[in-house]
Amino acid sequence: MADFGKDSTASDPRTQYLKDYQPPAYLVEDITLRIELDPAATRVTSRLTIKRNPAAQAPDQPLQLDGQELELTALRVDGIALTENEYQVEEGKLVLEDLPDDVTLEIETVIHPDRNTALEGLYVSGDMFCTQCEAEGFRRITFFPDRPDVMARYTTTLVADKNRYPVLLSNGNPVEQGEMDDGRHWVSWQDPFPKPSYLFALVAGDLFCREDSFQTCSGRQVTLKIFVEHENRHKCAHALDSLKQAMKWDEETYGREYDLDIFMLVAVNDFNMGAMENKGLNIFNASCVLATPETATDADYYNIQSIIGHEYFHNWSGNRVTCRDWFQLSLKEGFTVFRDQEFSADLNSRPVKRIADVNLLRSHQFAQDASPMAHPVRPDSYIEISNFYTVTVYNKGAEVVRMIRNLIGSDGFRKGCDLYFQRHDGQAVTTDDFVAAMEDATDIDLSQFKRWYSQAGTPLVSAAGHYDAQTECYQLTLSQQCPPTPGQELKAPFHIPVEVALLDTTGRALALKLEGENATSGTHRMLELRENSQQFNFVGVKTSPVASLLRGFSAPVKLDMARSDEELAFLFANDPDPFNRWDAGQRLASQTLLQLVRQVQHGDTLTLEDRFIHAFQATLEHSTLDAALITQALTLPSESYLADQSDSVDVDAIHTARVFVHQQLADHLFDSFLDIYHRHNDDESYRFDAASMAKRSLKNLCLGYLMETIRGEARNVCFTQLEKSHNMTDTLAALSSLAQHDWSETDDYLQRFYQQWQHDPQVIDKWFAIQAGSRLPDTLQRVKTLLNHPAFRFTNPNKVRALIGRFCMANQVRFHAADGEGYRFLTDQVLALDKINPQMAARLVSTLSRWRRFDANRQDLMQTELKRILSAPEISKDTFEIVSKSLD
Ligand code: 0A1
Ligand code: ZN
Repeated sequence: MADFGKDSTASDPRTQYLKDYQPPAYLVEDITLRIELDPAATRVTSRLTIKRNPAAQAPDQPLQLDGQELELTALRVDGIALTENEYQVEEGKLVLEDLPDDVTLEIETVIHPDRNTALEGLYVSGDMFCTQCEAEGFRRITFFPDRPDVMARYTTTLVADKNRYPVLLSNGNPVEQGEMDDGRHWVSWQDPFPKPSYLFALVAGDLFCREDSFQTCSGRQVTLKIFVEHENRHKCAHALDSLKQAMKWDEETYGREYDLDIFMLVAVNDFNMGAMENKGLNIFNASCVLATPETATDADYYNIQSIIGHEYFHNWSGNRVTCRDWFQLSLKEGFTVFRDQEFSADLNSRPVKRIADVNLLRSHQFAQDASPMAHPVRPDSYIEISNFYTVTVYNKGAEVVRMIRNLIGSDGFRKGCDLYFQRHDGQAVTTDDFVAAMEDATDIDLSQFKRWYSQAGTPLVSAAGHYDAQTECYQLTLSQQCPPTPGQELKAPFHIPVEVALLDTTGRALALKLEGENATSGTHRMLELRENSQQFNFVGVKTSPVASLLRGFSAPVKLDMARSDEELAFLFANDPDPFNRWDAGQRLASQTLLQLVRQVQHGDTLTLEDRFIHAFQATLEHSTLDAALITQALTLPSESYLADQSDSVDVDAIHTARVFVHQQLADHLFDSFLDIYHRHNDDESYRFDAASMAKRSLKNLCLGYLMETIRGEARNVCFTQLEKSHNMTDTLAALSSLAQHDWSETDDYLQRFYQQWQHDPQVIDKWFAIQAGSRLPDTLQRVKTLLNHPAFRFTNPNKVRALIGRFCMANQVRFHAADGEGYRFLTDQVLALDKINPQMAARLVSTLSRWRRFDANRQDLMQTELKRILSAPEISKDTFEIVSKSLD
């Protein structure tokens, strides 16, 4: 690695380690902020009431305040101005020695929001000001101990020009306001709940406000407000409905009541992530909050409901009880994702939600676990914490919480949560504290279970069943192993909940009795695998059963059990557990597709067995199955999931095999697809409910298959849908299937779509993404041309995600073109973006970190690009961390 000219990450001086955690030397009790907003030069005056921390390890440590890109203009201790030799500013820290134990500090700084393209701290988005302080953005606003275990009470006064910024918002409740002689006005906000600095927020602008209210379970009236740009005033209803649903759900499911008198949501166009849970003032990426049927798809509606829930639920899981340090990020994120998943499952279709979540985990998190960026749910080290807002911390973290519930039961889990919230309210704690609350509430030992937090990698669980007719015993052997991950060669066995049922030949689940038990009880069991290998003997089993394992995906593992196609087809048709039924179909499809991949590689003629087509036909034409489940069942495993199943990824063969199966199914089942399409196509006005969404999803699945045939009838269906559709779900489904074809109509309809929606940035993002996701061979060329389109903006994360992100991260076959042009394109974009927005650049480049999974030619090409990035002058630590770890 020496020739890369940089230290490897292990010895990088910027690496932070969990083992080095020390409590802060000082605590901040109160902070009073006065922020005079001006895009070019904002003046921030901060007054801190500080106390030495009795829990600090050494009694004489200096006070250290973090600060980045700040101009310090004044510093006073207990009212007395300090001269430059009475403090030090070095490496992003302001250090003050020999302070008294109780002290007041006043700090004046100037910042430049209009130059802030990284979108961390205070920045300008269009005509408004907004902030993003998680994880370490507050230090770009003022000097402060910017770490989550310092929790202070905030009073914030915002001052700004009244005409340009009539709305001035911050956390908590508004307490005072007034006007000044120079055309400016001011508003003061007070947040009574101590909070870490990452939850601070402010917003200023000329915004439309829609108001509503919610009565809490104890009878308090909470004012709800959503602030959006005036042109989006008609797009707020779904967000407000979702918020009220979330508030009610958290009361009913977790006994959690909202605590302030006002709760505000704001939509912002320029935002790095989906949304942010700032206390009482949640800020949303506009794409994750605004919706009308004409502009947003079912997927958007669904997503908005879940993100609104997610941010709201953080009020308890994250804000009232927060993280001690950033290694504990999953304490709030894993738990809150679990909570939002259950919220969506309760409000919509539970099996569909579970399938979607597992799909995401398998195609993204399993891939991360198998890459150089693999890390535990609670990482041991990082260079840049922004790189650790990952599918591992969020989604695997949620699975870890789900497994705890699987092991201690729903009642035990609720008791554990009650204890956790009550014991730690107002504190900054760790994942160990979370698990301890679960153990203490139930008396169940989870010490081995905690390895899920500290060991990275996806365990492989192998299962073998043996039936002995004579003894009427079914013997199930489960064993586990976990592949090495960076820094973790050997893994100790995990504590894995494996839910099992035994099915008879009709698909009925048998009553179960394990050896040693007195009587049968129940038709499914949560087996606990703790050793490397364990045997479970089911007795009194009258006929040879089919085992249905890992029901509901009871643990985030890969399950290996030799199954014939017949057995999978049986489970696909009969398993009473809807998740496992879907999973059997996916396994059947994967086995078939991977067989076809081998045929492609050997140059054989491709063949699809009738049995496979019949299994799909039976599901498609099923008379009682929920339409949404049919859609999921008939959606083939993604190219990235198939890649994950291969030893060495052959993107072209995978693509060819998958297109072939689509076309075969479409040809053989054309009449059924057409018939079902028409039966589910009606003129009803748009409704966001499970039944209507299910109908649209099945109809559009049929359209997608029909379009694989290129038959005139299919084209007509697609064109008619485009002409008649009144909702974005149907329009987008038709347009994206059309965009896979090089027809003159494709460009016409794309053009018409642009003309119709050019005023709406969220819809134009979809227009960019459709084109970037096309499998047509000239897609990269089109993407490059679109970079110069007047609607594209490099400084806007949504545009970058829609065009560059979609191409590089979700168009496997085109991005991985064998000539390496996709890799060179990505590198050029990453290098340019790194100077503007390092978080976004690091996210994009992570797609190269899996280079070892590909053939030698692509490995070389990807490595060359990674090295090109590493040798560029002055790359950010965000990008440096991903690239150097990828190469290590
Ligand atoms: N905490 C937010 C998402 C978020 C995470 C990181 C950010 O910057 C690095 C910004 C926002 C959530 O989970 O919704
Ligand atoms: Zn979150």
